[in-house]
Amino acid sequence: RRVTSSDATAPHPPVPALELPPTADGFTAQFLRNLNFDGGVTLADASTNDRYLALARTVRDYLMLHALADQQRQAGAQAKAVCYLSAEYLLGNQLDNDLLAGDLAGVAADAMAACGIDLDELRRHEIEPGLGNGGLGRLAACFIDSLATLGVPSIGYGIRYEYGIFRQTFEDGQQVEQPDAWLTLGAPWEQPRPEAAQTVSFGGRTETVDDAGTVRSRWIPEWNVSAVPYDYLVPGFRNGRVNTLRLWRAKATDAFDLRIFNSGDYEQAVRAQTFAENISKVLYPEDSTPQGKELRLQQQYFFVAASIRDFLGRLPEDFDLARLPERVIFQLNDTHPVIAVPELMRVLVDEHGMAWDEAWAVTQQCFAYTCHTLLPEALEVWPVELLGRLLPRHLEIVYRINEEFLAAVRARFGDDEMRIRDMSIIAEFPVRAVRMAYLATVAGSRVNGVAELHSQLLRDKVLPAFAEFFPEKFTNVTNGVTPRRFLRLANPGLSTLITDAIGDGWVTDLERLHELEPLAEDAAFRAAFAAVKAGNKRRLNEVLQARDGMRVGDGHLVDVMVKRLHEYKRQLLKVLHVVSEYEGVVSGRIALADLQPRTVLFGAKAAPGYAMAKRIIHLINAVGSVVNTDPRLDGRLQVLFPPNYNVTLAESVIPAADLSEQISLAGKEASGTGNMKFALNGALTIGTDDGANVEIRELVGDANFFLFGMTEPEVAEIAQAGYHPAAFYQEDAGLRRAIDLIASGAFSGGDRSVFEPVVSNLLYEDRFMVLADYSAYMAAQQRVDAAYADQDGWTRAAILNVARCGFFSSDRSIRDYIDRIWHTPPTT
Ligand code: H53
Repeated sequence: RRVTSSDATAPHPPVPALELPPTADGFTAQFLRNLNFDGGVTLADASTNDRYLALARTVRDYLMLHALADQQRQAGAQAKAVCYLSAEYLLGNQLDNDLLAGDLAGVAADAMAACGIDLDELRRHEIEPGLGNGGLGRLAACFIDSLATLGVPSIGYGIRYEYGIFRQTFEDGQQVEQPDAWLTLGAPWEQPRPEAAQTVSFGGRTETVDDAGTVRSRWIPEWNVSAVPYDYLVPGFRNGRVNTLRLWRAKATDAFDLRIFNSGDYEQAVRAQTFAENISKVLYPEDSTPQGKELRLQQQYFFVAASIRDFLGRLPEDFDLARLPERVIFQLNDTHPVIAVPELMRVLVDEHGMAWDEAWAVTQQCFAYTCHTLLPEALEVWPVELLGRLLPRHLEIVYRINEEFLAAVRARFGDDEMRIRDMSIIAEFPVRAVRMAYLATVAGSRVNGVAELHSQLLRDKVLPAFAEFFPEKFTNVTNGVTPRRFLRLANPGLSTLITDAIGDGWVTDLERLHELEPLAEDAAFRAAFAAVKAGNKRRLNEVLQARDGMRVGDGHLVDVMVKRLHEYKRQLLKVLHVVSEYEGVVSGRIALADLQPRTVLFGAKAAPGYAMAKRIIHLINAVGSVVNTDPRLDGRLQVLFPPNYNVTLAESVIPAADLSEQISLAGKEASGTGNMKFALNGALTIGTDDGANVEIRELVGDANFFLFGMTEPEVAEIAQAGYHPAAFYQEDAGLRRAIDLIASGAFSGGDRSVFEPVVSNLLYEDRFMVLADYSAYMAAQQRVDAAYADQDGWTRAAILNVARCGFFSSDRSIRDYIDRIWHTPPTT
């Protein structure tokens, strides 16, 4: 029945609260109430956006019922909480996630049907909050989902960027960045809490005061901003638990007394507002290559200072801060929030009068640090000059921490100056600077890497002196992904097939997927599994058609490489494979009939200032436009590069993939999480022995994984001996033909200069050894083609990938954090 506008505005009987369990009528009534009274429109006049906002509000209202009950249950519990400190949360769409977790999808569908509304249209209307760059931000989003599902008392703290990760478009094949104005049509999932704002100070100087005989340092800041919290509900999967994600927005304080702007002049005062609000304006779009900008340090301090104050404010007034470690662990997501360490020291010592040694003991127990990288350039280092100007008291605290730490090193190892210089939290060259990873390692109770190999390399190569000094601190927690979003929601066909076979317990206990293993030998199950994959390819085509006018070829092997564009990830190796296949056909070396039909799908954003990454994007698009239109290929090889790869697109691409490209140079990718999502959705991996690929291969078995390339020790050996990429070019005719074709201008309208920087970088530098792994990669791709020719065998391997990847649930990661790092009480 279509509800008319007169129904919509008809008076409602008094309803005390929403009824639970939800009913379609109750949902409809609340939806109309939100539409009328929150949105101020009748159903008949409502735009798509009005309807979307009212629906989102209604879903949130139901979750809020659980949240309120949950808060009451937890109020007196005094349990130890996890505060996850992360500068990024790459959330993805909220509507389906919250409908699923709150078990509201059925009533919402009925309610929308009753109102004559197309729910799918509202789904498509949603703009995802892209408050992160890539793997690290998406991991944080998976972790808060698992924390809620496991019922761990926890708060995620971060920044409410007004502009998230840029929207990528292509002009003539080149990346153009557009601002991501995700808030402009309303933000129905968040709740501002202005009454809980915190003041965060910056700048100024320190002075020493004589406090009854002890000399204390005191910070006299120069300016401050207000941090206003915006709360997002983080529902557990159908368990009635709702945690909070608290994101901070910067606002000018009433007494914004930045001295230079303090002239009483209206124009200046407005400018001062802009200055303050800039702090949460935009997400820095660099993934694993920080630029060391002052505003970024401001962002980091802004959110951790507000978060620490916020958490301490939740403790009883008379709480003895010496017992703080019983109540909280602050998990540092990479080096971005590490300035929290001196901030907690400052709060304990300067504001609460705690003795230094006691405060240090407390602080060390309250922090743990996750390192997500092996790239030296990703470990943040802040110049002392900048830190001293922005946070003078914090710099003093860091100096003292360092002094005491180095004294302990001396006490153990003597005056070994090399070692002291190596381990100092303060680097001296090229400028004097604070090494945030070292500070986190010295301060934290634990340091973890994000995959077995990564944690090993952290100990052996990145922080070896620290691993020797504090062996007990180092541990591993292999990353994971949430099965709710990345299997249950993204792949409804496979989810139903699995549930029909083994029940639905896998959604919260992913190891149950093992029960599928015997079904790999069941022909009917294999046929059903293959039909699901085919259906997912059709669904992907609908999305790509509508979004970009693209489509995957019928009967094609869908070969996918989606991730940030970074040289170490080696998108160039994939391009060389495509160019070689193309060149093989046009030169007649490969008969067209022998070419396995393939669609190679790329998705990647490049940091706006990363010139080589942008050239590689240009090259991919250029190769695509030649290959896709050359009649000699007859459409058997296609390159698709839909712009603006994001979480939403991932949810359509991953379930449709046959082949997952995880081809980083061994020893460079800390873990990867895309690799896990693909395997869990039944794509086979072609990959190097890197990051979590190692664990994926161990679990799924060599026969169900295409391994190629050098191992990390082999890479280290070549690097040691001196790597000469040109030698590989000379020796391998196929490689030479591919590179020569690019160099010839075949993909740039005859203009040889366009990709010359890419070619000469490959030939004369090739930092990530693309050429050294080329022939192994080509051989592995031949094994892929041969395997794909046996469709039934491929499906068997795909099923085994699904069945054996239960380990990669982020629920397991969170349990590992609890066991190895947090020691929070058992969850319910
Ligand atoms: O973090 C992911 C890893 C991935 C790693 C990524 C990452 C960032 O996205 C940003 C900064 C950084 O240091 C690391 O590259 O390997 O899977 C989650 O741990």
